[in-house]
Amino acid sequence: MAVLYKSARLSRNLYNKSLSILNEDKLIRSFRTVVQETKPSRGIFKTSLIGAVIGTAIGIGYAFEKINRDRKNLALEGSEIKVDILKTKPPVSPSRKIPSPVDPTNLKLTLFQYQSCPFCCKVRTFLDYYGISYDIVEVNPLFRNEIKWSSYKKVPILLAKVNGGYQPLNDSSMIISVLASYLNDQQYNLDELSKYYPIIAMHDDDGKFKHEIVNKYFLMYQGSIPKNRSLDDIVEERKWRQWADDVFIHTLSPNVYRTLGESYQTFQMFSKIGRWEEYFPFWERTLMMNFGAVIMWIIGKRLKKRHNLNDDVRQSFYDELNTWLKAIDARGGTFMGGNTPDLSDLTVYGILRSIEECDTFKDAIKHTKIDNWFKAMKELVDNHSGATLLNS
Ligand SMILES: N[C@@H](CCC(=O)N[C@@H](CS)C(=O)NCC(=O)O)C(=O)O
Repeated sequence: MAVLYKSARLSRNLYNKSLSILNEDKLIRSFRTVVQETKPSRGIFKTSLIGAVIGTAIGIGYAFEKINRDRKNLALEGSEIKVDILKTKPPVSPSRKIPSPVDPTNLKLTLFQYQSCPFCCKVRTFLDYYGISYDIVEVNPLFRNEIKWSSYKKVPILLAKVNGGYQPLNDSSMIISVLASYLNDQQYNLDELSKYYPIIAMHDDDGKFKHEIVNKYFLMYQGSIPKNRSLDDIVEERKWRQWADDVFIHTLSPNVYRTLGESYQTFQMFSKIGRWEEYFPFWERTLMMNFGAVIMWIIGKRLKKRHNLNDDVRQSFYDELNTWLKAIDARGGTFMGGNTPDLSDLTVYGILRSIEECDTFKDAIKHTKIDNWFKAMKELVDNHSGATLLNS
């Protein structure tokens, strides 16, 4: 009872108080034109001050974080970054399996990838050409939960079953070099071969910290080069693989994200080819498409500047394709490797395959002579033609 009373009294008091407040409010409102004059400027001043304090705090926090990071990176300079064998397979189920009826190896491989990433397409092209079976894990580009187990945060990552566990191989060119060395001479396992490609922490010429993979364009021939290859072939193959990574690949992004329209087209293609509808929920897809298309359109402009492309970015793309075709002509065969593709053919084809459905590629077919070489490559890769070379 007492409680009820107390609360009734409390509510009555509150009611009276609010009435008097309302009356005061009415009074204030009638003088509003005079009283309100000074309020906004005080508000703006206060907001600006708070903004400046927060901004400065964030700036100082970022500067401290950067100093710490730089200090750590400096301490790491020249040291080797170890990639350990995993004792158990990460608990991620494959998105799909790519079985090959002609697989000449017993390799058990899982490729963590984005379907349309040019680096991942390079690796798939190699596996497809040699008819090697593999599983695919499609990685969500926004959250990358599927590669949480890895300290390397890019794709492709190839996880190979080896004695004692699973060996992660990071970086498309290193993956291709390890696999090609293995196919050439299977007396060394993939984990043993991967040791010939140490990862070194270093700063590049622009002072940017990075992990450099030593030897990534070199095959480990263990003392003797194959009978059907000359030293000149090997040097040329290495040179053009590096050109593909250092020059050619950088002409892609500014082209496929050239306009907002093309950027959306590219992301629609990613969604279709990467089967995003199957693997990612609606809201993640919508976020990836819209956020991705706008961000990449903006980044594409910065990449154009960074890699010194023409204002007409298509022209830079055509120029590099013509450089490639001219070099093949100079070597006198259908491919850079002569009558059969070498690793540089597989690399350039893999990169181009990633944008096959984009306007950029369709324009290149009209404005360059890349079509014949591209079709010849497609046929050989789709038919796993490399497998016959391994059996011979
Ligand atoms: N050098 C690496 C480059 C790999 C790379 O940059 N991959 C991109 C995807 S195309 C990536 O994973 N970027 C980080 C991200 O998406 O967060 C390679 O050849 O594999």
